[in-house]
Amino acid sequence: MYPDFTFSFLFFYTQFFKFIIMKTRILFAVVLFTTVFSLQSMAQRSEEIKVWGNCGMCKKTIEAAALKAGASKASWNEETKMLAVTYKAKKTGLQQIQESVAASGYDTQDVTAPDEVYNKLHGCCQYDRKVVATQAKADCCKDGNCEKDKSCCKEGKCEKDKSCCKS
Ligand SMILES: [Cu+2]
Repeated sequence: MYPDFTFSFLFFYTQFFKFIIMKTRILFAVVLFTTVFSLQSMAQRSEEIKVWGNCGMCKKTIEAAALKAGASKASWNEETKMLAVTYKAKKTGLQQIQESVAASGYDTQDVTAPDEVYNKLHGCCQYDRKVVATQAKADCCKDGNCEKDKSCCKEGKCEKDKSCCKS
């Protein structure tokens, strides 16, 4: 009776420990995996930027510009005109990416491409440009009572001396 008991006790005991160790290992692995995974996804940001453009050639240029600015992934959708980017916040930012895209000739939601670069784009790529705040321009002189003559408005603002508003 006695040896039997010892044996079964020891057996139970070692099995129990094996079980605990196994559980601990699994738990450790799970914690490690989730930590690494969440840290990685925290460091990587994914966002969408509106970028004006036309065709597959535009797509290549837009995506290349985004990657050049430091994005790790860039995909522009011809239909929706949305550029999906993934990037590390330490490495680059939305502004930086948009500036690079605009410098390659494509208007983005916050940055407008220089006219001379746009004019050099291939004919099929000369998309209908982003309309820049026409409403703001029309209302620029409202408080100065010169809505009738918009010629005084430069880039959405009344000229400094408001000469146009004095008539
Ligand atoms: Cu194009």
